[in-house]
Amino acid sequence: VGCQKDWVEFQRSCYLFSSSKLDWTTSESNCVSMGSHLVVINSADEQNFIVRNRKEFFWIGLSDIIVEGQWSWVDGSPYNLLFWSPGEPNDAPQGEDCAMLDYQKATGSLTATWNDAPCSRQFKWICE
Ligand code: 2F8
Ligand code: CA
Repeated sequence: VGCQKDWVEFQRSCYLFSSSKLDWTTSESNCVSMGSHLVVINSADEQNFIVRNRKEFFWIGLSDIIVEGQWSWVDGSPYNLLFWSPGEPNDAPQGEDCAMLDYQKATGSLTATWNDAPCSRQFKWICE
């Protein structure tokens, strides 16, 4: 494929790991402005690639903003491959509708797993 400067290639996709932090909606808009979306995780390989050696939080392209409890990927991909952290998503009391990679909740490996967090929180993000 060949990716643009600063984007990383993995299995025919290009990924941009942000260095700044934004809320979930603005992160997605930033990706859209570059012809992409927040990352959509379609395989265990892709999940492993995304989290490998990364000790940071990142937004991913998964939310239940539209209907509480109905998780959907920003590109409409099937929601059938799940890497939630134990006990997540829990829609913690303040309301949590946006998914992020949380390496602190990973159990027994380098693999960060998913947590739902308030969409207004600011984290780094990954465009694909
Ligand atoms: O331990 C689970 C819980 O941890 C935090 O809440 C105390 C997270 N909150 C934020 O990240 C704001 C919850 O999302 C998480 O479920
Ligand atoms: Ca949560």
